[in-house]
Amino acid sequence: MAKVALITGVTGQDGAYLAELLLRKGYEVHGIKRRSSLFNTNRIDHLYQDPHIAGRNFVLHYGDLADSTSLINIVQKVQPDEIYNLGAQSHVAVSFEQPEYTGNVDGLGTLRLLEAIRILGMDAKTRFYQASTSELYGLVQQVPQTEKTPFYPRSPYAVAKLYAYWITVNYREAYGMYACNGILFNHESPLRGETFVTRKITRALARIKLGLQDKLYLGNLDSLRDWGHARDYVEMQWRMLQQETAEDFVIATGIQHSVREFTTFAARALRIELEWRGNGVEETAMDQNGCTVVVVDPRYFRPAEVETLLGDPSYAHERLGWKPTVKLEGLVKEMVEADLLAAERDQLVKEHGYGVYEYHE
Ligand code: NDP
Ligand code: GDR
Repeated sequence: MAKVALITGVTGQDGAYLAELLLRKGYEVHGIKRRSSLFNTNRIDHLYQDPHIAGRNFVLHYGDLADSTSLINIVQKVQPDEIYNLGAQSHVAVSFEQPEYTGNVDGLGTLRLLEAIRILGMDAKTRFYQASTSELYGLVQQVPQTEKTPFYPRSPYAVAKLYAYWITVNYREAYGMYACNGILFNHESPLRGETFVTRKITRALARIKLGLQDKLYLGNLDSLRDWGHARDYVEMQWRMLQQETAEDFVIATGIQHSVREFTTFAARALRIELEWRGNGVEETAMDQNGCTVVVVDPRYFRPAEVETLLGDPSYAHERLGWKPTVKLEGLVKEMVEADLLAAERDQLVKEHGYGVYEYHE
């Protein structure tokens, strides 16, 4: 019998890579998607299977982490061996605008799923993965950060994720559930949402290269992050649920770069050489033709910033037998190439006034 997995957040970056991975491993994969007035399944459309054909192994269900009854219904119907809770309002800056919603979905949403497992008496059968985050470290207390580093969250997002982290640990200890936290550092890909900094940079620079856009506006250039590839990191999510006992793991590359450096690398991959001038608050970068292409805009500064994150993944290396396969250079190249291709398509439409539209029923 194929193992059955349920993924919340299946329409997101990680959800798409994880669904692909589990399908390759022979799982029957179920995903929860939210009702939306527009299609929100672009990242997983290639996995879509016609519901009229018998024997599907990829099935989507409408649900929401804010809605207990939908979660209980889906868990009961699907009877999953593994649940991956990836669903979240995952944007740190947005969490300052929508703190209550973020707390509800990212914090209480996790409790709702754990309760669904418990109420349905599935605690002995169903293994649970919680998408925890390096944002928990916030104002860092120790460098590099390990599984033992104290937390100091710095945003409504991180505070909500702190609740989710501890309720996962609590259900493991209180009810003996196989429930674990992956404390994942930033991971990116061509599927990354367009408003996260890496994708914002690669997309904007590709469009600037083709003359579709003049400038890229950024916030804190001095921010330091430990960036890996999402494809590597979903492999770790799966491995965490295959151990004898549930444990929490830091997943990171152990290498740190600034937002300014990431921008320079992405520009270089497009043969744009940036010359930076300024002090972080009033700062710009010119290309080799003397055009200003990057400008700091304080609107992107956050009310409280996480200045530096650097993970120590040694415990995961030791216990899960893993090392990241993609280095930052490869990640930047893959993202830039994908965004250049998309920009070329937009340019074609702009210059020739037509595009090829696909209609999905
Ligand atoms: P994305 O923002 O790409 O995806 C988030 C997913 O959650 C989307 O499918 C979204 O649906 C869904 N979602 C949002 N709100 C709800 C809700 N109320 N009910 C159900 N589903 C909802 O995030 P990532 O794929 O990058 O990240 C996956 C998880 O890992 C998140 O929990 C994130 O907080 C966490 N994380 C991410 C890291 C990273 O660097 N990427 C690092 C550490 C943790 P829709 O498509 O409809 O918006
Ligand atoms: P982060 O990712 O907040 O680390 O959360 P993001 O890419 O949004 O920001 C990283 C750093 O870049 C700085 N920055 C900007 N950020 C954005 N979005 N837009 C800008 O214009 C900009 N300019 C500078 C930010 O201030 C920040 O310091 C991500 C999310 O995926 C979370 O869900 C996840 O938990 C963490 O990574 C680990």
